[in-house]
Order: sequence, then C-alpha cells, then structure tokens
Amino acid sequence: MSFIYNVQTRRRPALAILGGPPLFPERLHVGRPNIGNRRAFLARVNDMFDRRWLSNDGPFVKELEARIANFVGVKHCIAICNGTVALEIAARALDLEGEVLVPAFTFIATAHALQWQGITPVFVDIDPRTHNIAPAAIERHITARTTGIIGVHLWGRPCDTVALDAIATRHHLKQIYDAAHAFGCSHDGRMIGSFGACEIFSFHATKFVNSFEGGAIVTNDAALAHRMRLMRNFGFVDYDRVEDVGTNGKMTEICAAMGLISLDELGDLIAINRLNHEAYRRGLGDLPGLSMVRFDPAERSNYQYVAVEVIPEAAPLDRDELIAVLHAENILARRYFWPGCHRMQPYRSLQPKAGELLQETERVASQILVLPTGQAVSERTVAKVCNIIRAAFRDAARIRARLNATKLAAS
Ligand code: T4K
Repeated sequence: MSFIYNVQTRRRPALAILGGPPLFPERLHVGRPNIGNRRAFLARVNDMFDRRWLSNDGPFVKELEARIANFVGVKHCIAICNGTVALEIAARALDLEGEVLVPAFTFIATAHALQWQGITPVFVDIDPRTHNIAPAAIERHITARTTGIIGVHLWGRPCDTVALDAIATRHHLKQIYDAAHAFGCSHDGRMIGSFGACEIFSFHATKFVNSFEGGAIVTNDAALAHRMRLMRNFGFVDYDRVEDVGTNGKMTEICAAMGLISLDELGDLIAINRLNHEAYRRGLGDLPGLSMVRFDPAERSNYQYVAVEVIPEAAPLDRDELIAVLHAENILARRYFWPGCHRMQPYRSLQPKAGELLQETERVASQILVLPTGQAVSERTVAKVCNIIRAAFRDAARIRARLNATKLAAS
C-alpha cells in the first residue's frame, strides 16, 4: 500500500491516526543496527574459535584498539564492554569524587555512571543552539565539592571545548568527554577523541559503528591509560597480583570482531546516514515549526541522528501529537532525551529543584523528535516518513481533535 496513492480506489488512504491502515506493516525503529560484511565476520569468528581466545585482551581487541587510536589520532585506546562502563572507569581512574557537572540533556548513562559510584551528577543547562552543555551556565554550579566536568558531544556535534578548558583550568577540574555519539566526527579539524583528559565512545548495537555492545576510552595520557587498562581487568597486573581497585570492563573477542567489520564500512555507513539526512532535509525543510539539527559542513560528522525540534508556537502539531501520528504508522520515532536526566529517578527525588536552572533543557526535551535512519532505512522510506509528516501538518486540526477526544474518553 502506498501512502501517496492507492491504485484501486484512486484515493489517498487516511492517516492511521484517523483510522487508515498503518503505512508500514512492520515497525520502523530508530537504532536498527547496521550489519557489516557477514562473511568477513564469520571468518573472524572461526579464527576466534580456532584460537580458543574468547576474551581478555585478545588479538581482535588489540587490533580494534590500534585501529581506533590510529583513526582518532590518539596514543591510547582501551576497548571496554560498553560505553557506560567506559565512563565509570574513566571517572574512577581520574579520582573524580564529590560532585561532577554534566548536562541534564543527555542519555541517562552519563549521570548514572557517576551516581553508581557515589558521585553526585550536578545538572547543567544546555545551549539551545548546540544542545550541548552551556559554558555560561556552568560556574554557578561549582562548589568546593566539584571535581570534574563531563561534556557530551550530543548528536555528534562538538562541545565548546575551548570554553570548557578555560573553566576547568580556572577551577582545577578534570574533564571527560562523553563522545558516545561522536565517533568519526571532528572539531576544529581535529578528530573528537583527543579532547579533555580522555573521551569515551559507545559501540552499542544502535550506534552507526557497533560491536553488539561495546565502548572505548581514548586518551593521550600514558599513566591514565595504564590505570584504566588495569581497572578494566579487576586491577590485575599479573596472574596473581592486583594493584588497584578494578571491575570487569573487558570487551569480548566476538564483540571486537563485530567492531572491526563495522569499522571496515565506516565510510559507507556515514555516506548512507548523510544521504538520509539530506533526504529528510529536502522532505521537511520547508515545514513551519520544524527545525532539524544540522551539522557543520566544514567538519566531519557521522550524521547518525536525525533530530528535529518541533516548535509548538510555529508548528500546527506539537511534538507529542506528531509522535502519536508517527507511531500509528509504525514509525517509532523517539523522544531522546526527554524528559531530561533530572526528571528521572533517582535524580527527581534527590534533586527536586534541579529543573529551576534547566529551562533550555526542559524546552528542548519537550520539542525533540528523533527519526529513523541508518543502513536499514532507504531514501524512499525517508520520503514516505516525510510525506506522513506533511500530511499530518495539513490535517492538523482533525488530528488534534481526534487525540483530544481519545484523551477525554480515557480520563
Ligand atoms: N552516553 C551517551 C550520550 C549515550 O547516548 C549512551 C548510549 C551512553 C553514554 C552509554 O553507552 P552504552 O553503555 O549504551 O554503550 C539506546 C542505546 O541503548 C544506548 O546505547 C544509546 N546511548 C541511547 C541513545 O539509545 P535505548 O533504550 O533507546 O535502546 P534500545 O535497546 O531500546 O534500542 C533502541 C531501538 O533500536 C529499539 O527500540 C529497537 C532498535 N534495536 C535495538 C537493538 C539493541 C534493534 O532494532 N535491534 C537491536 O539489536 O537506548
């Protein structure tokens, strides 16, 4: 069934929210994994079995680390089982304690990685133009207990590292960057990965380069790298000698194999994301009240998130109404990172007044919508998604009435 035209009836079927059939028979997810060359992957799995080396600093992990360090242009890369544990290890290895400043508009893992080890994440507002931590909002949160800042390069767009460096130096704070979204992106012509004391990446299945689950810490600091490497493996320096507190942050060989075949296709994956991004821009660019997150053409970007702000004063439907329209069509657009970390537990209870200083976070979180992209989404599919949004805007009054009636009936 085409949304545009139904050959039998010569009529456009109604939007699903208004009683028509969903455009997509199967769910169209945000974050459908990119799958690399299966044959190459299976060959690596066979090698792995032949070697009987499945985890703990195996040859695939070493190869992945070398390739990432080389690609990013840093001296050290430590592969980790996921991005969250990478953040935990980085914070621990830098002796962060007390309070650490983080943006409130990020995936919950940025905050949890601190809280998990008894460090209080202090939520800072974002710059609405970049969606990244606002340097101008930081200093009012600094106390005698503050030990560090974690900037997040949200959507792969770089933080204002110059301003953050200046603040960190002035207040003797350590800096980690959460670059979970920013693998393959650059800032001032330099690859993201070499800013702050260290940076972390995520290679979760939903990331454009994935190792099923996985992450990495990159740094130019040899002593820090050494400490993080020990911490990844319980603090062991030798078979029966432990020199530091540690955890199990090891990446398995099968994950590293997946990461390697994913890396082999990095250029193609970015090209797909870019084409889809451009297709969304063509399809939505002229609609009132929709503002797509853009990437600086002078920098390298991975285009892995198609994030759109739905400005309620200008768009005929608000973000949640549009989400309802899309979900009815089986397009599972996401509200990343609504409602903001400070409104999730345990932070909502521990810091009930945090929202008072987070106006931009709250506004952007209530407007943001993330659309499907990646290898599993063709330009044709993007065009269909855009057509649904255009049709929804045209029929906004009826849709709003229908949603209000449903709400009333449920109350
Ligand atoms: N810092 C930041 C800024 C982050 O965004 C993240 C993770 C981290 C740190 C921590 O890194 P990791 O510890 O995760 O390595 C997802 C991802 O789980 C998470 O990695 C990511 N950020 C976040 C932005 O998105 P969910 O809860 O939306 O994931 P999930 O598993 O529900 O997957 C999303 C959708 O993707 C599913 O509804 C369906 C589809 N999907 C997912 C998987 C796993 C598939 O089609 N196939 C799959 O195999 O958080």
